[in-house]
Amino acid sequence: MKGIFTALITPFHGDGKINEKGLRQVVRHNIDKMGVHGLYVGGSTGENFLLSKETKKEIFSIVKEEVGTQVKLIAQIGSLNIEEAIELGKYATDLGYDALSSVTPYYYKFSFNEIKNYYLQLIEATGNKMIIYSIPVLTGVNFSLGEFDQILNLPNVIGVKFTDSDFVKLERLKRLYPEKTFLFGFDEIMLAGCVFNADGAIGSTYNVMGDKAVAIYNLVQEEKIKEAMEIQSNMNQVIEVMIQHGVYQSIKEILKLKGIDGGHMKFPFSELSGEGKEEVKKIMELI
Ligand code: NGF
Repeated sequence: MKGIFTALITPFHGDGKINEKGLRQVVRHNIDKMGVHGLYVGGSTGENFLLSKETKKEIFSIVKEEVGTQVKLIAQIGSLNIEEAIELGKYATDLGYDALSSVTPYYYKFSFNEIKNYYLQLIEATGNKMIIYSIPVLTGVNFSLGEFDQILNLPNVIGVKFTDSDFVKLERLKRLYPEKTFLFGFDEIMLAGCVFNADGAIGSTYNVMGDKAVAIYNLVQEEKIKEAMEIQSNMNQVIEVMIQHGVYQSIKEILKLKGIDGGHMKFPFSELSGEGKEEVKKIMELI
């Protein structure tokens, strides 16, 4: 569980149903052209939190069928509804997903013990490896070092998807838990994450710039930080435009311009604006 994992987008039809052909194309593009080491399925990028349980299962199944054992697969199964999370976890485990990941329960201000018990139940019921999905900026759940310590000691917890810019925390955690996997979640600073000893990264923009992320990852292993910074800086020119016009919308547009059916957004997300399309066209030469 090291290296670059694409947080997979989900192509939808205009009516909100899964665009299976597009999804298969996106998976192939990630493996064959981007050369990423794995896929993170059902994350924020996949618009997962807008989907029904049945649709989530459909995505897990299509992706596994397309991937086989070519790259590592992580299924994000987190849901406020623990029964749903367990059912999805068992489903993905039976399909052969290499690990599960679950976002920290959000919306209600759960106590740390409630969150810990949530993971305990999930782990006991599914029996698969678990990667904690920590994304304080979206969930408001920001574990202290001591809380991470308790969470990382739960059985089957193999690591953290660390979507945070607290590099001190990342460095301390990796130092305390060298055997655990820390996958960094902000693409625009992934080089810094890898320098601070992350084991790799999970990100949305790797759907279209995974090759660049893999190059950065490899350069860090070779301690060629200046060369890696050059690539990061180029990526950030693209990410800047994406953030301005909608990251997921821009990724789908870039895929479309590359001849891959990235499909539509799931309501209530809106599609990319006309201005966004123009701006994305201008940065295609950087991708
Ligand atoms: O989309 C977000 C929201 N973050 C993603 C990534 O951390 C989410 C990140 O790639 C993810 O992996 C998932 O799908 O669960 C950003 O889109 C990127 O850094 C641009 O800001 O924070």
